[in-house]
This record gives sequence, structure tokens and C-alpha cells, in this order.
Amino acid sequence: MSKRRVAYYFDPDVGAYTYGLGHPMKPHRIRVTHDLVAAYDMLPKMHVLRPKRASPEDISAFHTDEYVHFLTRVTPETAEELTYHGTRFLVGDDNPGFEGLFEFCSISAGGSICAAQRISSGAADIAINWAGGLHHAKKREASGFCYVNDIVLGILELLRSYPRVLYIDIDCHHGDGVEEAFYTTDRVMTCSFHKFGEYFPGTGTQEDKGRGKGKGYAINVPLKDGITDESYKSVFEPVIAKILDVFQPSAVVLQCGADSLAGDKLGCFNVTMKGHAHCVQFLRQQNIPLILLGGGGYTVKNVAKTWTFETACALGIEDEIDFSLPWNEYFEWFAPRYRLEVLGNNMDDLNTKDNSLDRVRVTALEQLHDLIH
Ligand code: ZLS
Ligand code: CA
Ligand code: ZN
Repeated sequence: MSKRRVAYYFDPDVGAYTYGLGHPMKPHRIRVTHDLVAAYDMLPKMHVLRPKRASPEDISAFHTDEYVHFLTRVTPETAEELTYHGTRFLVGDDNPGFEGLFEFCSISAGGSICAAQRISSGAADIAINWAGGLHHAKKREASGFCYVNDIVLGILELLRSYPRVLYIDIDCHHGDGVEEAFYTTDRVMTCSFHKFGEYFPGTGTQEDKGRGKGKGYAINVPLKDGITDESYKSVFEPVIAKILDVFQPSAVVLQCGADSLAGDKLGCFNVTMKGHAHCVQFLRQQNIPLILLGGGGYTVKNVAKTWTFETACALGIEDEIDFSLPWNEYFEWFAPRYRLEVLGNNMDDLNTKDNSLDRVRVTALEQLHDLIH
């Protein structure tokens, strides 16, 4: 397995931001991940870079000036007034106006923009930003724990140099913000795998395929509870292989949301660390410039283990990994097994019970086949 030049973006401040007590989204997980990556001695094997923070102007490449201006000003004290009593910009309790919100967004977005620049310049084959992947953010509104859509900003940066970009989203939730941003273009294909049915954000059926020039260029793979590694792979591999064949992307952005793992606090799938990482391995094999981003993931120790293993996959050293965890700052969190693993459980796979997975796969492949004509 040949080596790849990997650029890894990390800002040591990112772990200090908090959405507030009791909020499931914990930026601290990025720091735990980084500590584990360091403990495995991976840092010397890649270019470890501190991203330049995104400016309000950078963020305005996608978001409206009015919304960006709001983000630069909002504080816990002014949130009520600046949101017109929770009716604009931040609606509902998923997106609090927490302390340091704009800085947090600048770090997350700065990482994805820098990753895209590093890929475009040819200085890296794979670029990683675990603080990115915030796929729900809309042009003029926050949604689902996401305020600034770092993914859209990264893809816009890639589009300056590349004709076609493929976006793949393995977060348990639908990648609605990214899909919407590129819904009418044939230069970006979006493909989201997600739980569908009484689940946030409620979009992402196979009827939603794109519009105008973008018709056919949005792929949705709606799934049910309890999907296993085997089932996941049986839809991921053929669909992605077909996309690579018909779309021929010049770069790929993979959102590695870790709430698709078994045992996630908000997720409902039964995918193991290795099953999740298989998606990374499959794309790395294709020899297309690749960006890996974070996303959801609410059982912190599982997120840290999986993104650490996926960093090893990017480096191509996963076969040399010692699965007993090395000592690290958060070692005791990994009790009682202290192993680099996220195991499956005994929940039912509702995708195979009624053959719904076969239908979903065939429908996606047919949509892709139609693009040839
Ligand atoms: O994809 O389901 C919802 C929306 C609600 C129901 C629940 N209430 C609390 C909020 C309004 C309709 N929201 C989801 C958003 C999931 C975002 C996933 C992001 C990503 O992984 C990418 C990063 C949701 N699920 C769970 C919660 N919200 C939630 C649970 C617990 C709490 C605490 C803090 C806040 C309010 C109480 C909250 C949200
Ligand atoms: Ca998804
Ligand atoms: Zn999610």
C-alpha cells in the first residue's frame, strides 16, 4: 500500500468551546481524538497544521452577510434580542448562542478551507479536519448543532481548481445543508447515507435527486435502525463505485460523522469502528485527492477511537496499529477494555428484515445509470 502525503489540521483551542451543560455536541472530543492520535505517535508521520481561522468574508462565500454579521456579534447575553426572540438565525434549542461561538466556527471552517487549499495546491493527497463536517448549517440559519457550513466552504474552494467534486456523508443524519447548497449544479455530486423515518432533519428520500442542471446529482440512501457493517458495506461499495465510474470526480470530500457507530447517544446504527473506517479505506484506494471531515458523534470515547483509527487509515498504517490503547491523557475514559475498538451489539438490523436495503441500493444504482443517457 503506497504512502500518501497527509495534512492534519488541528487548533489546540478547539476543545475549550462548549455548547453548554447537557448539550450532546462536545467540541472536547476533537482534543481527545488529537491526544490519542499523538499517543499513537502519528503526528510525526504527517503535516500537522494549525488552520488559519476563517474571516467573516471567507464565511460569506456561502452564508449571507446579515447572518455572518449576526454570528460575529451574538453572545449568551444578546442571543434572545439578536435572534428576534428565537425566530431568526438560531431557531429552537439545538443551536445555543454560546460563548466564543464565532471563534469556534472560524476554527471549524478555517480547517476545511485550508484543507481544500492544501489539496488544490497539490501539497497533500489527503487532508483531515476533525473539527469540520457541520453539514446542517444553512445559508442564512443555523441548524442541528451546525452554524457555519465548513463543508460547503471547502467544496467552493475546491471548485476553483477542480471541475467536479464528490461529497459523501456517512453521518447518521442527512447531509441536508450541503445537498441544498449544490442542489442545482452538476459540478458537485452529493451522496448521503442516513437514518430516515422519524429522525432529524426529516429530509433525504430517494425522490430528492437534484434540480435543473443538478438533476440526478444528489443521491440519498435512506436507512433503518440497526444497520450492521455487512449491510452498510453492501450498499456503500456498489453505490460509491458506480458514482466514481459515472461522475469521475477530481476530488472527494468524506464527512465521517461518527454517530453512525454502534452505541452512539443520538445515532441508531450498529456499525463498528472497522466498518466505519472501511469507508475511508475504500476511498483512499481510489487515488483521488481526499478530504476527511468530522461531523456528528456523541459517545465521545467511540468518536475519539474511530477518528484516530481513520487517521491511521489515511496514513496507511492501520495494519501496524496496536489495539491495546497507549497511555494518554484520557486513558481512564477507555475503561474497562482500554482497546482501540467500537464493537457491534445485538440489535436487529431492520434493513435486511424486509429487503428494504436491496430496494434502496437498486434505486440508487438506477438513478446513477440514468445519468449516462
Ligand atoms: O448531524 O430532533 C431535533 C429537533 C428537536 C427535538 C429535540 N429538541 C431538544 C430540540 C428540537 C426537533 N434535533 C436534533 C438535531 C440533531 C443534530 C445532529 C447533528 C449532526 O450529527 C452533525 C453535527 C437533536 N437530536 C437530539 C437533540 N437534538 C438534542 C438532545 C438534547 C439536548 C439538550 C441540549 C439541546 C436541548 C436539550 C438538545 C438537543
Ligand atoms: Ca449522512
Ligand atoms: Zn449526525
